[in-house]
Amino acid sequence: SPFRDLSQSTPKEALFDLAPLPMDQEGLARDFKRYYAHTLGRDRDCKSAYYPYKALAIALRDRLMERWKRTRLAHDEANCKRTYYLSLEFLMGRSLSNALLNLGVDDAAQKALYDLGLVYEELEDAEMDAGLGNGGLGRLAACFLDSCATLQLPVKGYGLRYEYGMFRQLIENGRQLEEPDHWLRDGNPWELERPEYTQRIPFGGHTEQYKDEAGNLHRRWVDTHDVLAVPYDIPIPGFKNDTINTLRLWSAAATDEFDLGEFNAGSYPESVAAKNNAEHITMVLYPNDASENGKELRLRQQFFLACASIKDVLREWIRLHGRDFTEFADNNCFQLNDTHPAVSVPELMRQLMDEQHLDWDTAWSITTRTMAYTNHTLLPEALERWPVRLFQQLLPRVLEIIYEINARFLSKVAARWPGDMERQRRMSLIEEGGDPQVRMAFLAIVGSFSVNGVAALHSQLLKEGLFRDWFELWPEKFNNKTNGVTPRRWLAMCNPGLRALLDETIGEHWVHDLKRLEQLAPQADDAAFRKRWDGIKRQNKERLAALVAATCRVEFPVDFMFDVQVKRIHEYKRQLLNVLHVIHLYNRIKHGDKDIGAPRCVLIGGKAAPGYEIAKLIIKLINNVAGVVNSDPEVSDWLRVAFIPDYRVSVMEVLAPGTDLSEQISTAGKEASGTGNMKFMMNGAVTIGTLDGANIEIREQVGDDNFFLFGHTAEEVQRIRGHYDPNGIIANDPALEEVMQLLESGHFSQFEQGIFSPLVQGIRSPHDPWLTAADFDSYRRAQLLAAETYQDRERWLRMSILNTAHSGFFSSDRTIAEYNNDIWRLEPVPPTPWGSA
Ligand code: B1N
Repeated sequence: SPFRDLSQSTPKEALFDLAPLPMDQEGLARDFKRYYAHTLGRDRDCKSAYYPYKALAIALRDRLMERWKRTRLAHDEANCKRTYYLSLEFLMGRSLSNALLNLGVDDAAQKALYDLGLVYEELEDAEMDAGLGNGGLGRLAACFLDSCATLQLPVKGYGLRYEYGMFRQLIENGRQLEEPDHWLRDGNPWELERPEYTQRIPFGGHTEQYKDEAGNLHRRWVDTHDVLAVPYDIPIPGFKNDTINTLRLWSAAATDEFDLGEFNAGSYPESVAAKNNAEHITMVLYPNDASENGKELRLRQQFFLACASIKDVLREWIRLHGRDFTEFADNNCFQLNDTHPAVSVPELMRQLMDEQHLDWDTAWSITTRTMAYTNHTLLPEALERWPVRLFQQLLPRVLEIIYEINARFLSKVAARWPGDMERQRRMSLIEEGGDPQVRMAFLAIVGSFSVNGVAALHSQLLKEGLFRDWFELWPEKFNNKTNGVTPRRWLAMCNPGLRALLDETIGEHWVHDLKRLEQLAPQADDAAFRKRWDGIKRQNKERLAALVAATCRVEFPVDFMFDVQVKRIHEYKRQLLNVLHVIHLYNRIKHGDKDIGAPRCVLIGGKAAPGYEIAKLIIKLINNVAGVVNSDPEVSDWLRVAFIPDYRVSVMEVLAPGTDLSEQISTAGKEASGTGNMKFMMNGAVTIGTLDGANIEIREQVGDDNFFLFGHTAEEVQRIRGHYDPNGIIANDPALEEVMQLLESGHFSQFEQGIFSPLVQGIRSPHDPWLTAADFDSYRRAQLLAAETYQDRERWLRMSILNTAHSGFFSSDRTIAEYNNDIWRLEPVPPTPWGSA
């Protein structure tokens, strides 16, 4: 201990007796200058925006730190129930602007920087995105943390501190190239290492039986190869409420046994390799969105997260309550973000039994009263299954527990449905066969008291399809929680122009009470208000156009309709349908048929999983079509096309405010919810979309007149299966026929004939699961209606205003309030404010 005399608390008291830091312009400027010059040692020659960014970040971190401590203290003193959000992904994006907004010092800081001759946007841009996620699932986790802090709920996020986040996407000759994202290279001012909370994570080894002193038989996991989990904490500020919650990210490190001195000379290279292997666990995020991977390292990551987080929670519980677990389940809840952390179910059992010496029934009662599972997809390729043999090798004790859970569960099934062996086979946690597999979704359901989907349709389809047997057994477990997004980042922060207009028109409270946007609806009929709305949209379109010009070298005129589809590239999301429509427009313009409604700029962006060849080919097609369209002077007065490279959170912050038309065109029944759809709507874009995921609820909220609907319903999609005839559809649709002919003629692949034939074949296949041809005609008509409507400026502005006005339901504050009311049952815990006295 560094303290002189531990028996006297005086020095400690003095150490923590700190005056509140100023939150005004002058105080911020003083700290900023000190950090810039004295801490970072920069002077007037420094050209990099990184150092002023870092100086401001440190000044803000100072202002987070004490409030962070007070929030932890408040949680301890309230002795309150807590929730842990377990996720392999947290797609946080940048933290600077978010911290400024939520601390309520954005104006002061921006004025301070301005007076010092600095350009705030340059500092903002110097921050790397924290890209620790693939897409919707990871960004949802980030929005949820923001809402939990804003609602002052005692919720902690647990995740992995990947050294490399989502890869950087480069486009070369129209094709995607992947580059590693070394986001921590320059350090991360937003994290705090907490080596004192390091945990030991076992892998490998075997299990054995042993007798305790009383002569009782137990099993234990021995001869394991352990890896250390070192936590790094990230502050999660609530909106102007003094609450700072925590995101705890685990980083893998070798244990002392890897200390090279302890190895004899002969095993030196092996020992270095072993140390390296330990540290590989948190090296990189798996870049697959909505598809499983099956690699051993991924299962290691999953167990590493589950084991470290549960140990951390049990350690905290023991610190506050001792080894009495009778009230544990009433005071703790684990929310599993999909099945990725589902190994938490047997792992909590293992720790409670093997490490805390509870019996099976007590441990199982605790587990099934604390675990809750969120499903994010119905796509069969995303349903996780792990080979039993992998479990046996890597996590033998965990596998034993899974077997025991399964045996006890199947006897319940047998009692409920006597003799129904088929049902036992269907519901078994183990899928039998040549290479038996553990079904992670079923493991999550058995171990949880709550199972939820992420939009109304998705939750319904779960009950009718994938989890039908389980719904019959436990209907009370199933519920829906329609996704939401945080209005702090996705409106107040990314759209300062609109924020100012909203503040002036309906007051400032919408930022934490988004239903208040409804008060805007009457303004849609006010011509003067529409004019101001138009002005803001134009400015935002200029910002978008500047980004496109800089990154794609394509000019977007702001009076064109901005038509945007950004999301991961996946066949079910149907970027291909969008391209077919672009080709159709091109074809009409080339035929001198200029009656296509408003001229438009089509922007598409998104990453393809590195092994997903068809998705990569779709990117190539988009770029080739863009090349043909943009270089044709006959066409460019009517149509421009661009593919924006390296789509990520900070890019969406520019795109959402500048978009007119939001493309949400997945095959019905495939997109669980979508969340980009909500960000666009909030910022006044009108949606063209199918009846899929949360689109259905968006349309309900905004009204059918303010939404461009097209396509088959999920039910119709089901019924078409088996007698789908795309070639018949194409032959009977001249517009589509011409599009296919252009594609097949090689018009968009002059120098690489035939490269797009896999795409063409897909569209023409009667087994095309995405029914692209089936929805083309109705998509084309909806697009025409949208472009015609856009030409009626006043009408469009009304629709735009009404979209924002009715987007209140899609605040993640509403979603989290529902999670809390129905699943978590937490009380808000306000900390003692710092500096108000
Ligand atoms: O989760 C989002 C939804 O809005 C989207 O509709 C849904 O597609 C997305 C395996 C996933 N589902 N499954 C994943 C991500 C990574 C991975 O390794 C699956 N992502 C979603 C939020 O609810």
